[in-house]
Amino acid sequence: MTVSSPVKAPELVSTRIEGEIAILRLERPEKRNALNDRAVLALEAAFRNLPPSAKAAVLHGAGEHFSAGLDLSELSEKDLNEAIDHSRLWHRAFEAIEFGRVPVVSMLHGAVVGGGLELAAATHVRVAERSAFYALPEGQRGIFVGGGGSVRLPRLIGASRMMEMMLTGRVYRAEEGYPFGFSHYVVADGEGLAKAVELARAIAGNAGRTNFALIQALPRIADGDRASGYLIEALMSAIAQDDSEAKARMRAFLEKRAGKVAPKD
Ligand code: 1HE
Repeated sequence: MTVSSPVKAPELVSTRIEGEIAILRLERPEKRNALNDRAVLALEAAFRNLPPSAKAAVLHGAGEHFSAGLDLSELSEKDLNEAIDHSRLWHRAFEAIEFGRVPVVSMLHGAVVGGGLELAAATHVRVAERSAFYALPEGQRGIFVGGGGSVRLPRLIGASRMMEMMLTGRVYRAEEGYPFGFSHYVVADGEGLAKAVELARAIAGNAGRTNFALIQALPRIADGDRASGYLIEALMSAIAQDDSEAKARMRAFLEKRAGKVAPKD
């Protein structure tokens, strides 16, 4: 049920609440959701100000494209110091997504390029419609990634593929990119949002401590040394299972009141 559509954040990103899911949309279709400073700040504000009732979020773009990346009309006016600050602004905003309070499912369609791909990489689950295409045209524009892409993308698609994309201007289509980790799903055009919301609902149904462990602890374990990883894992698993919700869920399974694990069609 759609309860309301309060646009608390600046209007370049809208937030709509559906039950426990917050649906955020980039609202600049006339510029293919290119990200100027205001849009990046709006994204940060929207993710930092999610209502407490939201347990998962969906991020998508209005119009025919997810995002054309950096607004190129803003770039030429920056000096060196401003350019460093600009990149750090993106880092801060995308950290608010990757290490925010709730897991985020992105729905990708049309152009997912440059900073748009960097943005997608900051989300936790990615659903692509067949129309989606991925590119890093920074090489062609004479610049480098600046929205955390060099940190996140090698972990998703590999440093070699990222290098190849940027060196040669390669464009991957949704289905071509799927096996390499650009998205977790590819669905027909027009079906992406429903799939993303379905996945967000499943995520919202998890125990809160498990979702916390997944988005806060797992990436740190994956980035760190093994010894620290085992320590964090032991602590995190003890904290998760200590929750009454975890105990109730395990009891429900043993009493045959919970679903079994089975592949879906
Ligand atoms: C833009 C931008 C933009 C569109 N900055 N204004 N990103 C790129 O290099 C991608 C550049 N964009 C494109 O390749 C195409 O626009 C698309 C494939 C995304 C879409 O094509 P199309 O035919 O649907 O739209 P269009 O006619 O090219 O663009 C419509 C309008 O959006 C037009 O403005 P108008 O005033 O003439 O109507 C375009 O100028 C505008 N537009 N993309 C500014 N990116 C943190 S570092 C990240 C570094 C990067 O992201 S580099 C990659 C930048």
